[in-house]
Amino acid sequence: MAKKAIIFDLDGVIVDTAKYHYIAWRKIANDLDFDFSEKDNEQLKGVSRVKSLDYILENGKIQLSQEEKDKFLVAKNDHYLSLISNMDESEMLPGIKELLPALRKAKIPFALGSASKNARRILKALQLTDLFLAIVDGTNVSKAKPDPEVFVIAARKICYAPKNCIVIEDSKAGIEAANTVNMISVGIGSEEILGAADHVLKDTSKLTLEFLKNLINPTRV
Ligand code: B16
Ligand code: MG
Repeated sequence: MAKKAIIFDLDGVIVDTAKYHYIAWRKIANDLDFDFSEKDNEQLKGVSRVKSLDYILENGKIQLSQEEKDKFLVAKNDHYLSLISNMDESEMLPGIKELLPALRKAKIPFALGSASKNARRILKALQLTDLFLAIVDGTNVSKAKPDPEVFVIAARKICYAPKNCIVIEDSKAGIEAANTVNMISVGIGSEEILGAADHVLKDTSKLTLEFLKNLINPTRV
């Protein structure tokens, strides 16, 4: 049994969908007559759909009834689904297509821990479902990142203690979630945003089998 296991986030780590979430949220903001910057969007990464809408409405200083909110939540998801409807392998982030089978071959266990309720649909479109030992997504949790629930359930499903799990995340909320339960956190993106992570890699091309093997079994100097 490998000493450590890996928990992958989905959007922004496995697949380049973070940009589509942004496009769909920006349209909602524009429909409500305000704009929503890419910088503000960083706060939404890893955050659930419901919480994201609340953040956007707060940003635009807009109050809506629950019924209106529900309409916007459906509209956002419909738009997002139309943007990803033709998704194929070309949307996978650099190196991931090769990394996942290589991890399997090296007998390093890995699970998915995503806030998205669309995670299973995306994994299926990319034919990745069977590679994961466990899949935990937005349909399995009651608390959104930065709460660690999604990662704790994933760790439990693959029978690894949290401290022996390595979380790969592109969001501030996800890094916070992993750190809360003493998982080893690897941020994919900028040091400025993900500085709280144990390790920060500029993009997934740096997330190599060697890098992960070294986190699992550090080489002594
Ligand atoms: P959905 P992750 C997160 O996925 C996204 O980063 C975040 O932008 C999105 O709002 C959230 O999923 C919910 O997604 O609307 O598809 O249920 O990064 O945790 O894989
Ligand atoms: Mg993400």
